Amino acid sequence: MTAAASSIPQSFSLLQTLVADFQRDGAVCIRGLFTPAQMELLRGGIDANLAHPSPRAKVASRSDDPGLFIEDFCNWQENEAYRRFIFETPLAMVAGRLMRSRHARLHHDHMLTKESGTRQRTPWHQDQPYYNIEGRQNCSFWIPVDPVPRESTLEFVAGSHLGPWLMPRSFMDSQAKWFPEGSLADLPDVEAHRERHRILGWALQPGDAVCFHMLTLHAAAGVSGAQRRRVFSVRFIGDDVTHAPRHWVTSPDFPGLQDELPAGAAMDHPLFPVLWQAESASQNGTAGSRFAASRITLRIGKNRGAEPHANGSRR
Ligand SMILES: O=C(O)CCC(=O)C(=O)O
Repeated sequence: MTAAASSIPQSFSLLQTLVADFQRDGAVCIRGLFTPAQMELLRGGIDANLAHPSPRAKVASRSDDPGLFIEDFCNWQENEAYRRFIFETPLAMVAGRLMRSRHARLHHDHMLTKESGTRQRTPWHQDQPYYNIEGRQNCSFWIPVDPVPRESTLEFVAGSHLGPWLMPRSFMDSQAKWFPEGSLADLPDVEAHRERHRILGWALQPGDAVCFHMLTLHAAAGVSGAQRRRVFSVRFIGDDVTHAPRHWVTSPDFPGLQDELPAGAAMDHPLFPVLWQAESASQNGTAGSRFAASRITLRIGKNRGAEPHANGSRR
């Protein structure tokens, strides 16, 4: 499989706009990043994962929910379709550019499926406080293999990645199972005061992706009708990210990692392979980049914002 999705070359200034938007807002939409064949591969990977969830899988909806919200983590080594999708598509290169990093390293994969009729909301939260990493150069992709209407899509509070770390809590019962109670400020009630925030969100088609910073506040509604929402997320880390072993079980958990990777060390470990490197300084965000030369389709999603996990489980 090749990385190329289209013969339409994209301009360097478009790339620069995308990177600037990511840096300013902490979330961007990229249209048509993946080919239909790549989507087919990923759909097969998700279906195989759903048929055989790993021991790390979690049901994230209540037993009386008419649908089902199921998640699974860290399956790229066992799921060949996931591995190929992560290693053979332009994901890592895009992540490297958005992070303004000289390299892009895989942190983990995360499957999030809401079956038809799922009422369960994903509450507003940041991701990084659940993780085992420090550092600002990071980027997560949220990649649906089914069409996602605006009302069911992932939403973001623009610019929130520039603010402080906020208290991670379990999604179902709001418990402080990670940082001790009182050690971080609590989240604002975004849902109750949506008008106070610039909320971004995009209706998506298979092939599109949203990319967001691990500190960007985000949330998603349930799904309605017969709609099914199968999503694959891939999380990347860049130059300044270091290991932050915790006294608690992170989400996802990397059991035993603290014995192999000291606190403050670069994430240089086979669990976190480097999947892209800038070829030279002149290619890291300046003219002549491999990104611009790759002729992939990068259509910046129009901001319709105004239209506008433990395993230390988050549940
Ligand atoms: O898919 C969802 O409902 C939530 C996604 C999310 O929180 C994430 O990808 O970090």
